Amino acid sequence: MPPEENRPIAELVELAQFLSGQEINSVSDISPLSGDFSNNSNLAKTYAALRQKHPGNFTISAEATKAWEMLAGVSSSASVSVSRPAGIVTKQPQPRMVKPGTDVAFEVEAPEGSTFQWRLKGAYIPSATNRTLNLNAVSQKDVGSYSVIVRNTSGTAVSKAAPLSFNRIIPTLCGQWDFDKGNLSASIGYDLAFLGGPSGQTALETRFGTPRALGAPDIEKGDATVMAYPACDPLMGFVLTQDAAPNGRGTKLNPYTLILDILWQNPNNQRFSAILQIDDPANLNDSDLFASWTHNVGGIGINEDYTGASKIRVGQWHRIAFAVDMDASDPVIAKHIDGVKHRDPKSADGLGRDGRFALLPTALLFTDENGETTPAVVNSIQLHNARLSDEQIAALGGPTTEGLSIFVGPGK
Ligand SMILES: [Ca+2]
Ligand SMILES: [Ca+2]
Ligand SMILES: [Ca+2]
Repeated sequence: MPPEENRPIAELVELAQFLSGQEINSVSDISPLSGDFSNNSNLAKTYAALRQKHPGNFTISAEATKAWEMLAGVSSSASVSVSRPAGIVTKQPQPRMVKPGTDVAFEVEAPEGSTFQWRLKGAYIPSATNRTLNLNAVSQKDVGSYSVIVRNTSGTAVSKAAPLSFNRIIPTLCGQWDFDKGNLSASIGYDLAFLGGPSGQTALETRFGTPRALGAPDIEKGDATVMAYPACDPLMGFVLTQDAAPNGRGTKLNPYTLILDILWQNPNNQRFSAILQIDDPANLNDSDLFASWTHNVGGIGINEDYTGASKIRVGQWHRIAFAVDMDASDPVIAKHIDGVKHRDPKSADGLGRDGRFALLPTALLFTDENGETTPAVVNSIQLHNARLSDEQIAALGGPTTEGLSIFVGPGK
């Protein structure tokens, strides 16, 4: 409410609005005013009708003297302007979903001179009286609904409640590697290991850093932390370990999904880049999933079956996914490039439950029994113990600087 002594001006301005037929928040400098203001009961009735028609607050700037003169019948015109005030809360605090340990700031916006009192689940938070509420390294005790009481010259209001909740790790995840620590450590599951050990040839030739520092283009804006690995001979590569319970009515992982944010290089014009050696941790038979190249453009797959709806290119970042179900009545390796289904072949040799493509607790990345490999840069690798649907993979889209999220919904 405006201060009591200014109320007649407010009424006058609303009358001006009513008589001019213009919207309140676009009216300014209404002049001249006209109408019969001689009768106070007329004024009251009109005021009540206006309140009903135009609920809400207004701010008024007017020449008080002239307005008072008008009300008193001394003058028949006044120059006034009206506008909606900024209000009590002009921007509400926003819901946040984060991982435990994150620093979180809730913010509210209100006009200059406002005072604040933040609340968690309705209870006052001691000393939380600033526009911004900073929470350091949030834990379970911080989870809940935050709101803030705002007081200013327009009145007192409670903001909308903004919940703080924790991200939930994707339940099907059984391994993830992001290279963000500049090594082979796992974000989920077991660390990768260099085939040949920590002082072997793979370790010697593998580097970590930003794409640009490793001679590759950025994925998008911002610095990714990636691993650049060499073309691996049969004694080189990376050991992937997982301990997900066997599934798909077999003794191995029969449904599973492998996703990689990767950029291949091919300086020697190789025909194939091995991705996963599945059925022989000794690396004595052919690798089982590849990228295949013709003039640096290609597809992904196995058994000379690399054509499909979507393409990969040497020197470009891609998000590729193999969504495998060896327990299906028609066993399938669905292949996806940047969210687009590339191909759904059902003809590869060795398909079937616990067969060539069913995953053992140990597999090898980026190596092959006879060196069908190329160097590459990889940002993020994810392994699920289920076949993700085409829709789920489409929703993941293309490669990102942050890599694949370990959480359900938003957040890295
Ligand atoms: Ca990364
Ligand atoms: Ca081979
Ligand atoms: Ca193999």
